[in-house]
Amino acid sequence: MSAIGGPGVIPLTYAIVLVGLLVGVGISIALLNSEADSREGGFLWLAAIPAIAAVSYLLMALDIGVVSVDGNEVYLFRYIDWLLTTPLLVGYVAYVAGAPRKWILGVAAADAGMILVGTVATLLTGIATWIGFGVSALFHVVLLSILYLVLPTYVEAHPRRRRLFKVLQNHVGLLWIAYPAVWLLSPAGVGTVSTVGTAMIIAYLDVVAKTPYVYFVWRDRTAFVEDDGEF
Ligand code: RET
Repeated sequence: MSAIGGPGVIPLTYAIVLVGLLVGVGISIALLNSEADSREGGFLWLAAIPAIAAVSYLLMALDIGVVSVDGNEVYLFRYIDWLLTTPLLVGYVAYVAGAPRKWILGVAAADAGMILVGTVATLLTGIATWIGFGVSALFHVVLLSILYLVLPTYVEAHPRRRRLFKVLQNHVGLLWIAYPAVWLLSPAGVGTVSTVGTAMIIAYLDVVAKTPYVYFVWRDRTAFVEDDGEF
């Protein structure tokens, strides 16, 4: 039994996070029904993000898809959620920048590589885990390089999108660094933080990574109208 109440707190945390994600679903529905052009804004792709995460958290709250690695519980739906939603999160930043399809797909692929290798690393043990961590972290560096070195060159041509791009770029660029850091401290890494502690920190990070993101787009939904455009 840990100081924060043992494994029982995990489903409770997941239920709380589920509520936070449903707020994100609500914001995306509002966005889809807003005066802004949802095709131009790619809002359907965006709406998928909190929706997929909400389904995953519902399954995790119900203890579905939990496997044991080295005596530690691994929630598989966390990684399935990440595999589907993080390419969307990062690909959408490229879309907001007005980057061509090859960069939208390129940054999404670097992300998918990071999550896939990271998931395998989590499921393995010993030296293989650390090699996997290193490869996954390399993908993360590629992703960050595209985010900060490539995408800004495209947003120059879209002045109305600049503010939203900057907000999303830093939201993804800074917040996501917490994930490998937490992983390193978790039982999958050095084990300073317990399974329960890790599950709780990641759960809150996930909701912060998604619901405010959707809110930022909602706040700047007029960014997708060209300068002479009107609602
Ligand atoms: C892992 C472990 C291996 C090294 C790295 C990782 C990075 C994970 C990231 C996850 C982001 C998740 C988000 C979820 C939103 O709901 C796989 C932890 C680099 C960056 C944003």
